[in-house]
Amino acid sequence: MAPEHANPHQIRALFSRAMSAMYREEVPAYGTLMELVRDVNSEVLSGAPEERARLEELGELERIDEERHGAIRLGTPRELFTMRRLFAVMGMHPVGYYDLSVAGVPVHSTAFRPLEEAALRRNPFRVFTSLLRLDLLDDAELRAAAAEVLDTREIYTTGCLELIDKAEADGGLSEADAERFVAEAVETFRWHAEANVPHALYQRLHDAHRLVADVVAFKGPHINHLTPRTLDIDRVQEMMPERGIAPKAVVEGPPTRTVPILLRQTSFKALDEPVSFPPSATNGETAITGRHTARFGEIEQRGIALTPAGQGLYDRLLAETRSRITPAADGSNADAYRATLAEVFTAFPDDLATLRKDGLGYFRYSATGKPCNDPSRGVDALIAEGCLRADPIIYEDFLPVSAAGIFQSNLGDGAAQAFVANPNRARFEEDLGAPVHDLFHRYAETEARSLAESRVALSRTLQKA
Ligand code: OOG
Ligand code: NI
Repeated sequence: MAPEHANPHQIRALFSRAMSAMYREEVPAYGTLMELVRDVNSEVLSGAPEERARLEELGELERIDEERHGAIRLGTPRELFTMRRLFAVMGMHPVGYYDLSVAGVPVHSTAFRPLEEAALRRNPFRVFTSLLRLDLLDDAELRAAAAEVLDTREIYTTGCLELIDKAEADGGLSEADAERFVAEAVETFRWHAEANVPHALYQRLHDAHRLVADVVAFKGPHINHLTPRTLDIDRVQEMMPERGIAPKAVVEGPPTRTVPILLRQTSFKALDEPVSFPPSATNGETAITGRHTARFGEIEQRGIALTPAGQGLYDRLLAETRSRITPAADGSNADAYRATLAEVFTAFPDDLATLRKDGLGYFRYSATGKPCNDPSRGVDALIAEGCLRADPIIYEDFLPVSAAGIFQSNLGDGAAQAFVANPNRARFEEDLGAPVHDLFHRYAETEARSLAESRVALSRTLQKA
């Protein structure tokens, strides 16, 4: 980045604010959810001065209510390839590969996000990005019809494509170009109330899978939700009905715990919206107004990132819970699901010391400033002596089973459908035009670096003493 260029993190901040403003205007219920989140966050903070001070020190307080992520669904490899280039302009890169076919959703996904901690702190906005997998549909004729529609649509404005080229050629954008770029880029994610296909084709796509209709029948990948951070997800879930919004049946992810792990998410159910369908050019079908559900609002609460061992334990316990009880979309067994989840997860240690000693979570180490006798000793001894401290590293990624739960609850009840698990990371990366960053690698690296730096700092205190 040359000095005359806008900082990519600044462009991302502009972009996430523009998306938020657009979405609040398009989906008023989302504005209501934002207000509720703000109210609950300030209630939590006024009752917890220590947490407030900690967040203030981290510089997180002023951005506490801002969006953490959004989600889109793309139709073709070409769209995905360009989306990677678009997000790179804003310092967002693909991290992780998520196969959602396991959970009956015909897509595979990645998350475009800032990589470094400092960048996440500047602005944490991420976009969960899915690519439709027409290859998972049985009906060959429908597959061909869908591919034809997708191949002829252009989801990017000419101005946006030009500015991506320019950013790549020059290694960045000027401030003025950055503003234009954000204005052009949000156009791709805008809602279009006019479908791209006649109603009969929409219906066939919809019958194959609601998600297929959501991707193929529209002019572009409308943002389907945005997600602010809450400090108390259970409280927001409980209060949504009071504010006139209908929550999904259960909170996805781990149960309520003393030490939060990974990611908990919930959403309000997608709106049923009017859509106008064009007449058919070939069979005399007339234009009609129909309906479509796709857009909703979500909230998230994050906890400590888990090591592969910790993630393995989480996956096993979640699978065990779900083998005992599957949450019903209508919420009829929500209490029983919550109780079973809590009971099964008693097997997951719930204090930081054990999580660390058992190698289940990632930690950031720092020297406390107290001189110590021998900095080369083991971590446990240094912590016991009070010269080293360990703080949890927060999970910044997503969870495939939770993502599937969010998809399902917003595609309408009963949309679940079985596909055979069928990951195809190589194909995804080929379409993307780049490998995805490994999910665990970054946390492990942060932990290792913090420990090495702490040992250096400790040996300095030793020399001074
Ligand atoms: C994406 C669902 C995944 C999350 O928070 O896990 C997601 C979608 O519905 O397109 O956003
Ligand atoms: Ni989401």
